[in-house]
Amino acid sequence: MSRERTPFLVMAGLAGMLLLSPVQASIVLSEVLYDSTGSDNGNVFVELLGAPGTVLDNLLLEGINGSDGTVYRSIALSGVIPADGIFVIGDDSGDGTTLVAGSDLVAEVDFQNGPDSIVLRDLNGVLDALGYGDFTGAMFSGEGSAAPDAAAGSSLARFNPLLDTDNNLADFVVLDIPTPGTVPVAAVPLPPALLLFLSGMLGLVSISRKRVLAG
Ligand SMILES: [Ca+2]
Ligand SMILES: [Ca+2]
Ligand SMILES: [Ca+2]
Repeated sequence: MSRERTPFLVMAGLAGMLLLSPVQASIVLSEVLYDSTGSDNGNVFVELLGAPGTVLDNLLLEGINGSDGTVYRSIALSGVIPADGIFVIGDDSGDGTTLVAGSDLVAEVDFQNGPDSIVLRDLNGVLDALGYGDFTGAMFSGEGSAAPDAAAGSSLARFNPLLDTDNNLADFVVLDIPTPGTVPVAAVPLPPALLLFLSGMLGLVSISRKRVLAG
């Protein structure tokens, strides 16, 4: 990553936060591991990013089958997003425990290999969604264009979890080494006054980035 690009990513992330609605709408899927190198049971996970203190009751995590668009798995979430903003749901090994270290919730989050989609919703509708794989002849329930299908042992993660353009292909990258519980940029939202200041800086950043690209 070039030195020029790093500040852009941070600023773009802050811009993404500004575009998100308050309360539960600010929760995004930040990383998903659905296929482990060995047994998926107890080893896979879903990572969410949101405002610390957000209560997750009334939220559902759904697996949508790419073959027919039906919900093949529905998980009722519970708990509260901790101070670091990162909430890890570790797959249930079958006895209420998980092998995913640092999990905030244990649930059956072993989702299918693609083409399939994972949807996070509340009582009012979809908060975020991720479709992965080749959806030729299949039903896509993600956002924008699908992310690639990650190989066994690799996860799909937002390259900047504070940025949600609602285009899975643009927002997600494949991580060879999954990172449950950590994200690539500071996750805890900044105070509103600082966000306002930084939003005013975004135009300048955009201009400087164009200059870098042109050069
Ligand atoms: Ca799986
Ligand atoms: Ca989204
Ligand atoms: Ca992570």
